[in-house]
Amino acid sequence: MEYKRPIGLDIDLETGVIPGAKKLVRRLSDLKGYFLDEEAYNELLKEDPVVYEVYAIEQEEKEGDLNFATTVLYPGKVGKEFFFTKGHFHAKADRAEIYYGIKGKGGMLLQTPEGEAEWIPMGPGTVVYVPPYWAHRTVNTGNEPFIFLAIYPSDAGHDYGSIKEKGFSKIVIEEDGEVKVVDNPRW
Ligand code: M6P
Ligand code: ZN
Repeated sequence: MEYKRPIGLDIDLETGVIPGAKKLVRRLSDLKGYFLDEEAYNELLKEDPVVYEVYAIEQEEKEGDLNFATTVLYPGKVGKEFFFTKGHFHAKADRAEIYYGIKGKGGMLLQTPEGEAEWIPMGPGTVVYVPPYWAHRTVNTGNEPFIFLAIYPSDAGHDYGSIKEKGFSKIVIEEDGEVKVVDNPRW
């Protein structure tokens, strides 16, 4: 049997960069239709800021193996809504995931297929267990990059479909200088 080689890497805890990782950049234009306030979206689109970057070390899509990735989610808002990642179910819906907060402030919105949502605040050192079948999206509620590590089965895959269409049943906004998790009026 030919064995894969172990990997040991140092994540840059200031920037979130994983050396040698595959880098993915998501700009505001990649998130068309995701934010509630279309006027604010179109205004900010003139700058088309980077919303987040992902640095991933991925294996072949085989049962039993693991991928890991850091995400650098930049601070910002579209109208009242804080910047977030697209959010997804896993294509193999029963696959779980672990997140670990490295830097900055934010949280995770999780949701069952029936639309029951939960909000878990995150900071450096927070570990979040994403159970099988829960969609998950991270949100930056601070004013510096929110950086975290994710570890997930390499055959989990991403299912963006229903979240892209309907979003989450809750949204995370700033109102009267406070972070609020409220019902999504479009849900
Ligand atoms: C984490 C992991 C990745 C995911 C990334 C961005 O790093 O969960 O699998 O791709 O966040 O999230 P999304 O794919 O929802 O944009
Ligand atoms: Zn995932």
